[in-house]
Amino acid sequence: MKLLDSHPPTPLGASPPGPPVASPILPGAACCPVALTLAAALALAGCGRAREPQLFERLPPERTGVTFVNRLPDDTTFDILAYLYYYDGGGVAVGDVNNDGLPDLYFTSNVGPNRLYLNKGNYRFEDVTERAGVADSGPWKTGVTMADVNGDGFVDIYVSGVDYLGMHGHNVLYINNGDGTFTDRTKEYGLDFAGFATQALFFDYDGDGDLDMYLLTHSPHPERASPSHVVHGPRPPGVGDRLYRNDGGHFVDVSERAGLYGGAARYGLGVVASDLNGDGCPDLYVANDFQEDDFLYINNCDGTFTDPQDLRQCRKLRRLPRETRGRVPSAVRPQHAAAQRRRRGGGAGALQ
Ligand SMILES: [Ca+2]
Ligand SMILES: [Ca+2]
Ligand SMILES: [Ca+2]
Ligand SMILES: [Ca+2]
Repeated sequence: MKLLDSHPPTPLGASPPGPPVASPILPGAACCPVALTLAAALALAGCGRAREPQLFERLPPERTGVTFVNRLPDDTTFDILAYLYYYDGGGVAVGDVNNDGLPDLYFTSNVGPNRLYLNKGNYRFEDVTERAGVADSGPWKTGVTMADVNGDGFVDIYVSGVDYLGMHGHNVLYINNGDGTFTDRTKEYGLDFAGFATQALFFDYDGDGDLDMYLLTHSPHPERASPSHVVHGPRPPGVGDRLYRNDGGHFVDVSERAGLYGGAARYGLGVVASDLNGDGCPDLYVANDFQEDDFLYINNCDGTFTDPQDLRQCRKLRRLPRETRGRVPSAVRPQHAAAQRRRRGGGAGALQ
């Protein structure tokens, strides 16, 4: 929507209104065709930029009512030296929480209260945080996801947090009551994770019609970490991505059963679910920070996932001369170790 229409935009390619513009030709320019050409080109380039139509217009907080700011204290020992993701910010989710057809906004603050804004139309929003009961004022929050977790037709809110040093954040599930208020039902749903959560993704991984959850996590990053420190081992408390299956309204951790990588050195930045191979089952792509690889998990349509890279690396090992098989190249060691572990356990990623 264009808000300021007192000066309609100049049609593309037309001359802007105003008095005639003096010639850019300088004294002596006639004998310098190169300088003249350069001056003309610069003038034309400048005019072209000025006439470019704007696709978006920045609306100030006074206009929209969205006054949220993620403020971080300066005088604290919990800083970027103590926690490397200190300046990664919070998160924002967009969803229609009152089913009026207008997308609403929820912002997470790292240390202050979160904010829920109802969309009143015409780019105006109302802060309804207190009435809705979704402030979650304690530090530290990292992200938020909106989804109809219980499938009742009303969008719910799931906030991710960090419990580290003096920060005692934890994940919170706000179930939408359908009357403008929300209720914290985190424990009842089995989603009371406390640790290094980054963001949650709700999707139906097993195709039974209800939403399951992939929880993206990170961890304190050791300054001298190297690729050899990446080990896809067991999940220590509070660290390591997790997959939760929705069993009739209660979420159960099925990470190991599903064949997902564990390990403490996990630095998740983003996760998306999409049916990449067109077999009808949603697959996962996980983007990781630092020395950790990104992961592609192909959904086997039986409740388990397989990392194709895992398979490729181990097939590559089988082609090595017999006398070298015991000495695994460092470049493939983490994937090989994970594959061997899963093969011994006969789990999801068992090799063919
Ligand atoms: Ca709405
Ligand atoms: Ca709901
Ligand atoms: Ca499901
Ligand atoms: Ca698929």
